[in-house]
Amino acid sequence: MMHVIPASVGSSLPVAAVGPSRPSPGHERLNPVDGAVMVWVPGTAEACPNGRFRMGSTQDEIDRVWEATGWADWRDRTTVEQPAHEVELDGFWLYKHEVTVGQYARFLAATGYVRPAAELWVALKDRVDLPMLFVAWDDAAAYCRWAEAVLPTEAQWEYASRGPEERLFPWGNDWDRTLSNCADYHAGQDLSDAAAVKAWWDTVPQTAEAWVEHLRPVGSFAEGVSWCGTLDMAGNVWEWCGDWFDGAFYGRSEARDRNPECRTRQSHDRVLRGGSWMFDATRCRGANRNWYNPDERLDFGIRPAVSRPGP
Ligand SMILES: [Ca+2]
Repeated sequence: MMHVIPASVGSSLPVAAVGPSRPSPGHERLNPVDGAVMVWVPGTAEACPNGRFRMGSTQDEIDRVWEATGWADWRDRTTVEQPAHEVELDGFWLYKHEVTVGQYARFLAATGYVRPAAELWVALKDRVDLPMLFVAWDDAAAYCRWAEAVLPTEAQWEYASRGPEERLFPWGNDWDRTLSNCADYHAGQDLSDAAAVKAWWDTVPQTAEAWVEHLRPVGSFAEGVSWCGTLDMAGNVWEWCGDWFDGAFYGRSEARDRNPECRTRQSHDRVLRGGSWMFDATRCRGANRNWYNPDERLDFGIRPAVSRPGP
């Protein structure tokens, strides 16, 4: 069943018209280092009617979403999404897909960077179209340096997922478990509380092979495309951002800087975005924030960004 969320949750403001010198969302080019497709994400001055993107969630938005969906068990996840605040972002390039196992293998071959643990690499190495996972934050940053890219900021990531319309999910405001590689997709039903997620999770073998089998080749969910052309912004693997995690950052003055980023260490954790194959709808929301010890290697992957000027 599809959760129908009131349309008033997101604004219905249209994307501003752009001229030929200002490429539209979805303009693509290749990164010559790893062959990855990058999409152009127009800056807020071009794409947003008032020149700003509203990041985070308002209390009213959370109240209406949660009432419509019954996700009561996870309401506390939204505390760090407040206060909602407007940000100004310059345009940037973002990988259309998560970095694949095949691209990561090229990175390892080119740099001699330390390989993943043997049992993980055996399960992964021939699955070249799957998203690379089991990467720590330093691994992700090293990949980006090799690819002449960077990890996106948390603000860039959320803007690429939600866009000028401030969508709840990359594709729109209504949850549909068939549009991303998430727990509900694997369970074949909407998992609306913690008990339902646990019942499904208990069926998943805790082996590297089982985790790999639950991944999907990048771009498999074409109808889950975001406003700017990126795929798998919800689910498959979590995506590291450049920021240190600070649960109070949205309330700080730096959060309102142009191109904001939490550059100073406020905790032991770095930011992750977008959910993964083992998470529910609330984690696949574009506004959802997650954080983890940057040394951990779990269902975490990479989506690089490039801030060079646009085409
Ligand atoms: Ca993802």
